[in-house]
Amino acid sequence: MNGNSSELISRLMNARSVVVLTGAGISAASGVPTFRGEGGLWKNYRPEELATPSAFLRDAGLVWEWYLWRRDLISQVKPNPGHQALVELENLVPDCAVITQNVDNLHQDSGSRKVIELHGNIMRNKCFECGKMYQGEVKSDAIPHCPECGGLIRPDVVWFGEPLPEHAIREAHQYAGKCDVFLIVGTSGIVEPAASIPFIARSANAYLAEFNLNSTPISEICDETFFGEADKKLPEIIGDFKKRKRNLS
Ligand code: BJW
Ligand code: ZN
Repeated sequence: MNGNSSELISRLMNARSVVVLTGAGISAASGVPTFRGEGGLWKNYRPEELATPSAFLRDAGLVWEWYLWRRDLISQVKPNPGHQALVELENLVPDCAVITQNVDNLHQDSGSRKVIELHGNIMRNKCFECGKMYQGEVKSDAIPHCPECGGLIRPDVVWFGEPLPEHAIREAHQYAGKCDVFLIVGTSGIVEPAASIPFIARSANAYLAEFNLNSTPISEICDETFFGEADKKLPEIIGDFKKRKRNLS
């Protein structure tokens, strides 16, 4: 069902805790390509073929080159009105958290204060062997080695088959389990365990609203889906929520 903003706004008016789960779609308007669908390819490779430990073991140079390309692209982009609307939302409700699958830092750059990174951050690096964080320079094509163990350095992101950071998934579950409104923005909802987080909010009787260009496997459990671009829909609805709050005060 296409969303009816007055119901969502009423829920937001009464909410104590609001949680937002974001995916690549929220950063699309900033110029960051999504993983799946049109524009989800890099030199004929699908992200699923590169974002794995086995891809790194097979051809570390190729994976490293992909990450250098993405880092360079991400370092040049800016948050868009969708990210900014979520900062506004945080200012309007007593408790708000953004749980993101994105590694691009755009929520933090836009000013969101409570951001839970499920899949790491593309700007950080760590050792592939010992896991120690690496602070050195990483711009060149030559992959640096760990000063501790000599292992190859890799981005501090979560690849397929790897566990998510324990503290991040624990915190995400806690927030989802106690929120009143749960928003799902720009994710295809197929990558686990992130895709299961809305189900926790559903079980806790939260109101679920999705923002996406199309329906997803999560749509079925949502109270409503707002079809359209997140950088337009979020500012529209959160702007109306702000006006309604102001009229009451
Ligand atoms: C717009 C828009 C606009 C566009 N406005 N909307 C259970 C069942 C089956 C499989 C599994 C399972 N549990 C685990 C698995 C395996 C696997 C998995 O989920 N596989 C499935 C794909 C089948 N999961 C894992 O391996 C995870 N690890 C794990 O479970 O470990 C267990 C373990 C425990 C103990 C020891 C060892 C292991 C890890 C998953 C890691 C995912 N990593 C990536 C790469 C991150 C690094 C990087 O950036 O390079 O994360 S993959 C990629 O997908 C990235 C994303 O965060 C993630 C999700 O993608 P997202 O954000 O949804 O983007 P898209 O492109 O898919 O969708 C964009 C959406 O936006 C679309 O819907 C558009 O319509 C929409 N959109 N423009 C609004 N303007
Ligand atoms: Zn090391």
